[in-house]
Amino acid sequence: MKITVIGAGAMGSLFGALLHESGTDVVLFDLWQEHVRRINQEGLTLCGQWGERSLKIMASSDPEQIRPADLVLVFVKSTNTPQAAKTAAALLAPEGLLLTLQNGMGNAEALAAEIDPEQILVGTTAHGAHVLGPGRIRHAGQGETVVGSWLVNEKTMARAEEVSAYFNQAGIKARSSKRVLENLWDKLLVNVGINAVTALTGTKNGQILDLEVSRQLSAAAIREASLLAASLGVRVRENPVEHVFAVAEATTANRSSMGQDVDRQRKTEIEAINGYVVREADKIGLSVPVNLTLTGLIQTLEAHYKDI
Ligand code: KPL
Repeated sequence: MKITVIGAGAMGSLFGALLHESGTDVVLFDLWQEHVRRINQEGLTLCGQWGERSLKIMASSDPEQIRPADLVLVFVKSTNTPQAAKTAAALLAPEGLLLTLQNGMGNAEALAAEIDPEQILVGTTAHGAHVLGPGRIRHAGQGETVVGSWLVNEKTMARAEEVSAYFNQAGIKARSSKRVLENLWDKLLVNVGINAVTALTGTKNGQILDLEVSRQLSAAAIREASLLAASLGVRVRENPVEHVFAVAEATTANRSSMGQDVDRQRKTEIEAINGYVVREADKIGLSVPVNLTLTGLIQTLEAHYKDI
């Protein structure tokens, strides 16, 4: 299988590296020139508790240099999905598949503006990784990857199963899901409860659990979002707060992706996470004051990065 990863940040590079190691023909596409140059000249360095190794993977910022792919993996920040959709359309083989494992909601819709919805697979992953510098990433945690189809029918589900089986034989623990919308909400609730709180307070994921007040803040944001899910007819797990706290514990030393964005004064994914909850709740007249506050605080911070 020929795979192209669009968005070779931490997670994109990690998946690219694991697939390359299992013998897959992988190309990494990213607009970060220094990262691409280092990968091509010195290899992609993957560090972490599973050892350190340097991998010879092709990277490029030029879609014209890249062969058509049977599978395109999209890992860009959700703010860049519309642009990634155009790149994906140019890089995908006619019968190819595209899989988004991005954080947040609204990515599949943005990709469907350029790609046939029957070719779109969506899912979640519980792996953790971060960028250490150009050409260097750290694999911080392992977890399950779930793959489903955006338009659910027999043909698209068979494709999701094929991709999930391919990941498993490549050593990436995966399963297919017929109820992927529920999986997306499950992951959304994790990001709703962890990302903005840690980004605003300069803390690591596990530190949310240290104080009663931060536990309550996170729990209130999660409960609002779960109530929204129920109002929209999406079934979420019975104890979402317990689950999110377990994820915070399991990723205790991680700085959330939104925390890393704020640290580097980059645009965050707030619009696709707490901001998504606010917009969807507004449509049905549901009040979500905690998510509104978290969204407003992050947006205010982003607007004043240059003054900090
Ligand atoms: O997905 C994550 C993120 O940081 O975006 C979690 C699961 C919170 C891990 O840090």
